[in-house]
Amino acid sequence: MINIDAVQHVTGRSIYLDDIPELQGTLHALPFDAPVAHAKILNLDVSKAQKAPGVVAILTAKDIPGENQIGGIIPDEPLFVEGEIHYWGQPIGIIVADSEYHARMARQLIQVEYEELPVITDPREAAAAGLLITKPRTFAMGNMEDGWNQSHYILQGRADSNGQEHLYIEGQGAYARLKENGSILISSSTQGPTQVQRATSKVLGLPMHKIEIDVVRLGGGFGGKEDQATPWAVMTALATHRLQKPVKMVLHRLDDIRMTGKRHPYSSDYKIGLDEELKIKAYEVTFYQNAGAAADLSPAVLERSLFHATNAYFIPNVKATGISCKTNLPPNTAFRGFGGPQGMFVIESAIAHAARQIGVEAWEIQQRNLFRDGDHFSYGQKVEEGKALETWNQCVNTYNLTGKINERDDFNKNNRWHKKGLAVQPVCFGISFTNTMMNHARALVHIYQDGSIVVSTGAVEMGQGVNTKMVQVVQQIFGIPADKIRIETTNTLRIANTSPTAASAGADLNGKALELACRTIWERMQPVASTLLGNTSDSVAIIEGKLWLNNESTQHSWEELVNLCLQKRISLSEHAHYATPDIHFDKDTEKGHPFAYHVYGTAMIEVTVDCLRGIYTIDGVHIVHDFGKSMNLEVDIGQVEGGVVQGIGWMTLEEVIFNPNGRLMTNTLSTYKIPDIYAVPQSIQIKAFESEGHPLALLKSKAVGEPPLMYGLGAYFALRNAVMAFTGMVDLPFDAPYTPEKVLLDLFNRRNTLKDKRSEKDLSEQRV
Ligand code: MTE
Ligand code: LUZ
Ligand code: MOS
Repeated sequence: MINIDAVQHVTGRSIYLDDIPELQGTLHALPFDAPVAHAKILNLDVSKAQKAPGVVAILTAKDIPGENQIGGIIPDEPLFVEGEIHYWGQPIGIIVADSEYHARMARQLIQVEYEELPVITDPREAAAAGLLITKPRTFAMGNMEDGWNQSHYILQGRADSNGQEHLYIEGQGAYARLKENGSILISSSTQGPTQVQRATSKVLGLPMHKIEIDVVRLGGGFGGKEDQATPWAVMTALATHRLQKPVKMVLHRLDDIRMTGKRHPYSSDYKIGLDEELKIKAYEVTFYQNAGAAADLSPAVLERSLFHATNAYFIPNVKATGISCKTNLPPNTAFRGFGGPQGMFVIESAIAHAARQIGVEAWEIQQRNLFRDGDHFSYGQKVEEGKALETWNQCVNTYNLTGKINERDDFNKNNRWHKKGLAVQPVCFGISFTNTMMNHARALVHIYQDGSIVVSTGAVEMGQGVNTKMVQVVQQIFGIPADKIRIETTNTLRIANTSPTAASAGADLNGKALELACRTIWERMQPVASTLLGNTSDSVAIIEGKLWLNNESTQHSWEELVNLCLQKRISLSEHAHYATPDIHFDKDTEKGHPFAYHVYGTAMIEVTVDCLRGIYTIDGVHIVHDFGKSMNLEVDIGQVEGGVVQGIGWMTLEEVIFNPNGRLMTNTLSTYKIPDIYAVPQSIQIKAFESEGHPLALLKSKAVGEPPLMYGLGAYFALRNAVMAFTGMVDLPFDAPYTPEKVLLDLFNRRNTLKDKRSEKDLSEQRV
């Protein structure tokens, strides 16, 4: 089935937040934010702005009736600055005006007097100063001493990966309006309707039943709207509550990029030990996570880095420590992969480092250490399906790694100014929220008199195709045409206490709940169907809206059956709950069985570097991916392609730069480069790995949203290999992204120039 939204998307008829018709009298809100990264506010003067044309109100912390607090995991984040500014772009208040234009004009008239405080943007500096978000955590297995003793090669080093701007096409936004008795309806572009509802309730001091959140669909979320869609929705609700008027806010791209958090940059130290057979015997890693100025989802993101610290490799002796560091940057947040990519980048760097030193190719080390059935993860879960090695073997055989190596060698021998690089990138990603209690969902199904069906679940459609999969689930059970099934908006009145649509688990959790709801209704309908077909005890099925008996079509229709059920006063509605069975995790011992299952796959990546100009092409990405039994290969392949390109962007082009004063320098698309049609791989080949699927996956179709992003890591290492082919055996720092700028400087061993340039004082005065 093609994505049910495809036609309306390409004809511009899909409804996003900003397309919701505005009620008469709707006001427009605009945040005003901190112009420095760390300071004490001495005086805030809004009097001029207050008098500007069209301005209705200016609201700040003192206008909040409830608590000035929106922190999700830790209550450490005010909605509006109170006293002290903690990052550049931190909201101080909102201007509410009769138009967005008037609000924007008034914003220029706001004056903030402040006393600057020292700014920390580097996580290691923050850690040294004792500025931590939470207590560090360590995952450990085996005995490190033994591991080092068994090692013939021991290497250590440092690996840095940078942040990433989500750049969802639709910016953050919300639209609040009053209902009866002071209730408020908020349309929000959020992945987490319940998060928005809870925070609004807290800030307004109203019970949650007075706050209704409705989500039509998102123009992309990628994790950036898991927690960070909340403040904007709360702000509009606050204005609606205070002014008793409908209030809307849609962030301008520049405001959005400046004020919202991104993927967490990590700076990490590693030590790796291998024996003479290239078996990794010990691995120790410390992650310094740059959390920004508040916790947001950082502890959960860091936890996933620990879970994925050894990627797809079995290492008997492991010690992984995560330190979440508080800096004066916008609070960083969920981003596709959720700490997994950052964790995996370090082990892959350690392996690349070892390979270079030992004088072998990285894939010789990678291949020897892949998980096998019966191995254990450091967190105690048993490896139940050793697909790491199987997908690897299929990848290198199908796409002929040996042939590609020969091609590369010939090319590099015959070309002085262009070099090819190759890398193989296995991925193993755990499916479930790492916080066990979040793994649940609900679905509500109504069958109407005419046989049409409406479905609500907790899942938010953000382009990943979850609604299409929901239609397929209903079809699978009732056997009726897709046009009889409608997926409604995600709404907290219909589905309560949801987990955000995240962790790649949206389809699994909500789909399983939907499956339960449909099956329960079908159990009530089935006896009626038997009656309709003459009290038969034979098997009844519905195919394309017709009742079938013993594999033969009858004259009776789905509509007839629905009618008969209603005549017999049988309920054709159901609300079902699903919670992933058998998962658990003990945070004291850091052991358990946190994931329903794992997704595996292997990619091979080829690049060519122009060694005079530093520019490069990603020639090919060749993937074998474990979809389980894909329920929609079109949608799933779209997810793999999008994930890979987003991962390659993170590793190659996209560079988030803050100056030493904590000001974002890459705040536009002219300075922040994402892969465009020219930068994407020349070819992406995706082969579905044949597997049984997993019983905890929706219709045995495995979760697919995040895992493919990590294939993009291979682009970094392939580029590095190409650069080394040009420069000889010089060791380069592990410092992603590998932008053309850095590639060029590495080609001529001039990397230090870049560091000097970046720290120049005048950069901080530059205005973009
Ligand atoms: N695909 C599109 N087109 N847009 C998105 O915002 N988000 C990704 C992934 N794929 C995203 C996407 C992220 S971060 C997650 S967690 C999953 O989709 C969420 O959807 P799922 O749980 O239904 O897979
Ligand atoms: N969000 C979350 C996530 O709250 N917990 C998770 O484990 C997770 N994993 C991936 C993406 N988002
Ligand atoms: Mo995805 S980072 O779980 O929203």
